Amino acid sequence: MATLADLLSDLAGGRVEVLDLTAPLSDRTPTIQLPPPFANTNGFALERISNYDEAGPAWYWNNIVAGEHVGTHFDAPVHWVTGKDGLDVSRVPAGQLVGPVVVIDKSAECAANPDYLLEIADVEAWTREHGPLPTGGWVIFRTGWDARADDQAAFLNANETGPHTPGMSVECARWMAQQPILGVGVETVGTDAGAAHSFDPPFPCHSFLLGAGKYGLTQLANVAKLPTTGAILIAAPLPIVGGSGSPARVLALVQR
Ligand code: 23J
Ligand code: MN
Repeated sequence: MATLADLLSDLAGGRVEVLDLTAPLSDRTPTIQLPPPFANTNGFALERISNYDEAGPAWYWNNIVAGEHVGTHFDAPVHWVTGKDGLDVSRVPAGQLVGPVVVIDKSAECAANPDYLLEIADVEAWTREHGPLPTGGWVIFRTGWDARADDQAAFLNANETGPHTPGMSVECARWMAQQPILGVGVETVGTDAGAAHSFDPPFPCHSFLLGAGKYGLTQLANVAKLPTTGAILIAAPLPIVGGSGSPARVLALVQR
C-alpha cells in the first residue's frame, strides 16, 4: 500500500509535478478548417442559460457547443474509416488513459520549415539515444506549435496552397502504427501535417494509426515542460457514447 502514499507525499513535497497539457477552451480556440467540399466542425462556444437573473436567480450555467475534435482532444479509432470496426471514445479502456509518454523534439526543425515531416530515421535516431518507444504509451511529436495557439491564423498557417503545419511522413505513419505504442500526440490542430490532404493515402497518421486501433491526442500545450522520457500521461476524454473523439483534459505527472 506504500505506492500511492509515496506518490501523495511526492506530490505534496513537489517531487512530482502535475503538468497541464491542455489548451484553454473558448470561442477563440483554433479549430481545423478542411477545404471544400468537406464539412467543418463547430468551434467551441458557451450558450448562456442563466446568470443570477430572472432565468435562474441564484445560479449561473451554460450549455456548451463544440465539435468532438475541438481544442485539446482525443481521436478514437472509429474517427477514421480504417478504424470503423474499432473502439468509439466511450469504449477506450480506462487503464489505457494512464500511461508512459516520451517526447521527440523537432521544434527547431519545424521553426525553420513549417512543413517538416517526421521520418522513420528521426525516430530511430531518437531511440538510439533515449531507448525504445514506450510499450502501451504515448509518443509526443514536439513542434513548438503551441506558441501559436492564441492566434488561429498563425496556428493554421494557411496560404493559397493550403495549411502549412508539421506532421509525419506516410512511411513514418505506416511504421508508427506497427509499434507497440498507445498513440501519437501533437501540438498542432491535427495529428497529420497541414498538407496531408494531398498525401497518398490522405491523412496517413489518422489512416494508419487509427486503423491499427491506436489513438491520437491533438493540440497539446506545455509540451516544452515535459522531460524526454519518464513522465506519465493522463488523458481524460468524455465517454461520449458512439463518439469519434472528445475534448480532453490531458495531464502529466513529472518527477522533479
Ligand atoms: C477530420 C478530417 C481530417 C482531419 C481531422 C478531422 C483531424 O485532424 C482531427 O481532429 O481528427 S486531419
Ligand atoms: Mn481529431
